[in-house]
Amino acid sequence: MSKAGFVAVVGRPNAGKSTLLNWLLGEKIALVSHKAQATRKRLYAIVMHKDAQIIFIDTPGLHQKEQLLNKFMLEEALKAIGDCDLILFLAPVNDPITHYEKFLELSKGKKHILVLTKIDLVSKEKLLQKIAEYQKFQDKFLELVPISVKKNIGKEELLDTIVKYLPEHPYYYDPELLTTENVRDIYKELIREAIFKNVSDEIPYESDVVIEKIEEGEKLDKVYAMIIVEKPSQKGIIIGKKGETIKRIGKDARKLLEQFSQKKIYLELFVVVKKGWTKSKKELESLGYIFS
Ligand SMILES: Nc1nc2c(ncn2[C@@H]2O[C@H](COP(=O)(O)OP(=O)(O)OP(=O)(O)O)[C@@H](O)[C@H]2O)c(=O)[nH]1
Ligand SMILES: [Mg+2]
Repeated sequence: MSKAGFVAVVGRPNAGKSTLLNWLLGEKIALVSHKAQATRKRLYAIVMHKDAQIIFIDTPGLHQKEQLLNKFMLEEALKAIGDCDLILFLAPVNDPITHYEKFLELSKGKKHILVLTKIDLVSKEKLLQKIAEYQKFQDKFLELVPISVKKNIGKEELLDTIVKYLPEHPYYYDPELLTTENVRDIYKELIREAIFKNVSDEIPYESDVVIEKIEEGEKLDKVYAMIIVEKPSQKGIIIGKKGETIKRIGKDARKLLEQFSQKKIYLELFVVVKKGWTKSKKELESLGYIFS
């Protein structure tokens, strides 16, 4: 009997969840940003390791904001925790241990592996000290695995550890498949990454992307995408002086799309104002953020 199962990747915003997912998959499909609360929806990535099928679920960071869109995001993370076979809790090495204590309350004894992330940021002494701190919870977690995506440390060990705790189960998906997401959703996330990179303050949080149309060609795919913002002033900032900012967003996004699709891409972006979309359940649902 083969092993297969769903593994939720959870932790506070900015813990490195989406980065971990891309790294294990060996393919960039998830949005990564140095700004927190980038991921909004669950995203599934399938990794085959030593005859086991691991289906990773990237989740929005655990947080406590009250805004409607943030509520949706927290719900997404909690659903993933409820539905999975195993949790990876990501704790950045410099984080206080209180984040982990809060997670323990939330996860109600569900099986999890504690993953210390970003260990490239500290000395060996500091790392050992941190591991020792977490040891007082050693009856709570299955194992503790330190990793650094930046320095490529811990990948095999993490995958081996996950497989050890996966249930015996036939594969859920074709082993050739990398993700259950469709191309549109991946493009959307990659364009959102370019927005996160190029504009600051609240704009990345109050904007969204809708892929309007994809025209596939022999040599070139044409992608038409709409950027939605909350306010007219934000539209002005996204476009920028003489269209400079949207040009930069388009250039960065196109690179990410081409890297993913392995094809040349022509990307056309346009900006639309939808007042209050982050606060309206109807608008959120029309953008694919469906509340349960
Ligand atoms: N130094 C270092 N930085 C890392 C590492 N892994 C991730 N990061 C950085 O941490 C930041 C956050 O990464 P994300 O993967 O977007 O974090 P996330 O947990 O998905 O965040 P949300 O989606 O907002 O909840 C990015 O700037 C990453 O480049 C690592 O191993 N070392
Ligand atoms: Mg993320």
